[in-house]
Amino acid sequence: MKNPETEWVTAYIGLGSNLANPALQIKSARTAITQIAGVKELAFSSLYHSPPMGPQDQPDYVNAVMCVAAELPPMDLLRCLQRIENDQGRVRKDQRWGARTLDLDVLIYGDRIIELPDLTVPHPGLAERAFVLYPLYEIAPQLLVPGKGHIADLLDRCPMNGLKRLD
Ligand code: ROI
Repeated sequence: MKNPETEWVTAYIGLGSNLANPALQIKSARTAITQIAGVKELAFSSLYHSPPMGPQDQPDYVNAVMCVAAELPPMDLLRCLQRIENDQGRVRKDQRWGARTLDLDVLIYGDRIIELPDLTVPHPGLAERAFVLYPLYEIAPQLLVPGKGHIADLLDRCPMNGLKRLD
């Protein structure tokens, strides 16, 4: 039976891909995320084109950010996202920060600060990543990022690093 005390929490998910038709990977992931029980889409950013952060010998990325209402605890949400990554053919390689068909990150989960072995929220790289901050700002310009400050202030301190919005 449904627990009447479960709450719907507003969460933000980062999407990234640089292999096997990245824009299509992002669109398929969006559909898959909306099909998770206990998740509802609230907003989805434009798609953005971004040069790779990390090793440069890999293709450019397509990135986006999705806002959802989630009834799932954060670790359950993460597991569902990992399943979607695997379903879309993600192969985990030894190289750190290498190319990937699909990367789904829990960026923010309500006002919570989470430090678990497999999950740090807000995402630790959030404030330094133009490909996260700009799409996030597009759909949540008033957002207060727990422990980090207002999205507009984070954005002011983050160069665009070649990020381009796709139409
Ligand atoms: N670089 C860009 N531009 N976009 C990403 O989504 C992305 N994801 C990563 C690393 C390898 C850090 N670089 C990235 O995981």
